[in-house]
Amino acid sequence: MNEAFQMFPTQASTMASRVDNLMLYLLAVTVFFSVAIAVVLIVFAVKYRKKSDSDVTPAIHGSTLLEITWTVIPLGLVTVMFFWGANVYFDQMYAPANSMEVFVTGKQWMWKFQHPNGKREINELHVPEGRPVKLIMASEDVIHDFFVPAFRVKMDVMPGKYNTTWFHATKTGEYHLFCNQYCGEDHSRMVGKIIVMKPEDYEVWLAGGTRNESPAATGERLFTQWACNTCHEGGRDARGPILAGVPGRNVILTGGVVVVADDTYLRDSILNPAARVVDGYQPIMPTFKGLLSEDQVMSLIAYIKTLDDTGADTGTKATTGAAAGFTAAPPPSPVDGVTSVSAVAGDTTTTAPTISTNPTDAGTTAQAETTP
Ligand code: HEC
Ligand SMILES: [Cu+2]
Repeated sequence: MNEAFQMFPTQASTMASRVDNLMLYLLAVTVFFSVAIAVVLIVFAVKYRKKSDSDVTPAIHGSTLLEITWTVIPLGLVTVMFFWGANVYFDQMYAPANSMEVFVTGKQWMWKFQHPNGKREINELHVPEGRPVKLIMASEDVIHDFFVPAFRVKMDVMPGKYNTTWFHATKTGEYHLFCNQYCGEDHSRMVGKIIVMKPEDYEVWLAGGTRNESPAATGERLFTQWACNTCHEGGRDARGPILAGVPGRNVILTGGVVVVADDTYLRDSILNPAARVVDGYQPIMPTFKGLLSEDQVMSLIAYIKTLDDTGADTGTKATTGAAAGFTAAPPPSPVDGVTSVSAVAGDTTTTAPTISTNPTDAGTTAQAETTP
């Protein structure tokens, strides 16, 4: 990378030039008006200064032409800003459907990544060039922020919910990754790098080294380990709803509220089940807050997405479910707040079957997340 003074970081993603062009437009408009106003200010101060005591200010009764001009021109300029900005924003908000998904967990003070085949990395992320990569991100503790200047990508990483972002790298090389949200003592060392490789090199890299279980396989293991299957398998008579096909679908809750089962909903269903109870079911599911790490919850969700609700096309369900099931916007109903806490504390103790529930964990999200 060019070490000399640079106005902008290297452009290494498809979004980079789009963000820069928008930025330059904003800058041009701002500079033009700042300069114009400063010049006019000085010229007028000199030209119209009070030259003698007998100088009288002329009575001016306005000019419609002038009013229209200085309304219409700025309106046009800011309208361009709005539509251009919205266009770039929405494209950055929603990852293309064919993106490869990588799980990201922020933690004081490191970045953990997991690739679709299960391969894990810390503070380094290898990605292929020329392919969109979607990041599904959560924090184990406090708010972090995933920032890669060369990609013009920056998104908060929150405890208690999933945030996503994506990029499509266009140039091989190594790029800085920063935590961009002050997150405690070693915040400034919470840095890493993104290594963009030729697709064939990436495949080689991905196949090499220690092999980890894929997230879905880990999820499948956890699903029996934590006895989720005792309630969620066994068809219509089971105590819990069938999970196959739930991701991405509309779910009706008690009280008639309909929510989209995006990743954040699924996560809440596991960690705070009594907060939003599926219509027709009793709130008997124990909370798994404090029992499962963010990694494990992501794995469970990956597993649930592979479940087959038709009896036929397992493979396609897994991918389309993953793509459609995630919306970047938060779910339309309130998440996690105080209301959910009392519900959890009130209902779970009576019914938990094999799992020890811990209602005291249901305190504020931030506190509960720090429980190991
Ligand atoms: C004691 C039985 C029980 C256990 C154990 C249990 N669940 Fe549940 N689960 C339920 C019931 C009942 C519901 C529906 C009521 C509700 O939403 O709380 C539910 C709802 C859900 C939902 C939302 C489903 C939908 O249709 O929207 C998900 C996701 C889920 N559970 C995942 C899990 C996972 C993952 C585990 C294991 C870590 C698990 N459950 C363990 C009983 C259970
Ligand atoms: Cu941080």
